[in-house]
Amino acid sequence: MSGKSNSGGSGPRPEDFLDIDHQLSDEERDIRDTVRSFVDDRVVPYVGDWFEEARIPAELPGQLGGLGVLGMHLEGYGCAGTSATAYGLACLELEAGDSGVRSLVSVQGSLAMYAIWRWGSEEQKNHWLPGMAAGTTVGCFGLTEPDAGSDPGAMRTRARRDGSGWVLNGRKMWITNGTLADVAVVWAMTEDGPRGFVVPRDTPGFSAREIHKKLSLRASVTAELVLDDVRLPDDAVLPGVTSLRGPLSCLNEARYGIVWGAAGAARACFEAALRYSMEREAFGKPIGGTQLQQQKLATMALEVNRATLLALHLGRLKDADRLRPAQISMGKLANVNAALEVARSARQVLGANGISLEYPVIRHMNNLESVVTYEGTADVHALVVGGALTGIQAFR
Ligand code: TGC
Ligand code: FAD
Repeated sequence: MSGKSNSGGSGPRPEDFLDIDHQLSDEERDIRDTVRSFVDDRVVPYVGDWFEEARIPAELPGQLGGLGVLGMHLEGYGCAGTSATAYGLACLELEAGDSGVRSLVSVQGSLAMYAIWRWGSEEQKNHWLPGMAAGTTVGCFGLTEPDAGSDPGAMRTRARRDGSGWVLNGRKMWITNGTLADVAVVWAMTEDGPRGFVVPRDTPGFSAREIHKKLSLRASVTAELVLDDVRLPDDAVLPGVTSLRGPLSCLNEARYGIVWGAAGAARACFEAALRYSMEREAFGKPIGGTQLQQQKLATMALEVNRATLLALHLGRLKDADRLRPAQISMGKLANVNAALEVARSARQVLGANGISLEYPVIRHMNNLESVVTYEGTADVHALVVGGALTGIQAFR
């Protein structure tokens, strides 16, 4: 090897260049390390195959429940009640494994469980949340429709009163966990505004169909939900909200998790590129010893550290109850874009191996194309930030 190695001594550690670990409490580090070990043992060795075969193992929700990460930031009802920062660290580690695994956890904990926890009745919480925290009951969250994605206010799914109950008709599209789910939280327009409904999968008229031919987030179930004269009792409606504020409050939670998760996907790509650059030789020396590859590595390390610091800052704001939705939008916009750049750069460092599922990089890169679109596209978040800066709403 030509040139001098700088890996020893007291210099910064490549995996935590800015010593962000030092900013974490012992408990936060413990939670982070526990999730990291789970991901290293139960996800990383297998996820390339799951991605190739477009499946997620049926036992994964139960394993994640056992790990304690499902709804971990919620209080009571079998949930761990951790800080938002600890939840974020868990999302980072899960997404370093695969965005699909973090998606499963986000949809379960931040969307389906949070909707019930925040807007449900005491009976609904007691009935659904303990099993969902344990992973024995899987949930999904149906907001998007074939003709209403960025603009959920344009939803066509309707719920009308029928005696003491409700009848729902409509379709939901691109629903994570859809065919795995025992229960769907479905948002539908009523004469009072948008409302949430808790729909058990065996309700007549309800069906879920898996969406195939995805080239992104393949280790994740994505489905279409069909509601065809679905009759529900009165106690299936979430009583707490009759406005888009209902689903959007859930999205705040999940988007916050993505701010962290994207930093995890970026870290995994950076680490793969760094390792590869030290092993792969061209023109008689490791490619990591060339100026061009070092520039890529330095930029990747910078973006990973910057994304992690931003996530930690938002986590601290959330734990202090100071985090505003537009700040979450800024975080999601910044960190997912940064992760995509890191993934694309890492893919090039790996040369031809960069297109192979033997390495994690192209899987993360393809996954991030979903992450930049779901939970509000990059455009939507730019417009939320722009609206907050100018006071002028530019969507319409
Ligand atoms: P707008 O008129 O601004 O607001 C309607 C009502 O909602 C309130 N609100 C919020 N409440 C809580 N959190 C927020 N972030 C909120 N933003 C707005 C607002 O105060 C108002 O309340 P009220 O009580 O006065 O009625 O709404 P708009 O129709 O103009 O839409 C705004 C916009 C475009 C930002 C919003 O619709 C949006 O975020 N669109 C993107 C949709 C989206 O992100 N969909 C995600 C679906 S779920 C998913 O993708 C899961 S992926 C799987 C995974 O997570 O891994
Ligand atoms: P559109 O809203 O049609 O947007 C198309 C393009 O137009 C985008 O580039 C967008 O940024 C742009 N655009 C839209 N409005 C404007 C504007 N005003 N100004 C400028 N540009 C604009 N949804 C759920 O409800 N639950 C789930 O579990 C779920 N899981 C998903 C899993 C995956 C893998 C994917 C890919 C999506 C998932 N979604 C889910 C759906 C996701 O939230 C939507 O795809 C997303 O909100 C964007 O909606 P759309 O695809 O209809 O795009």
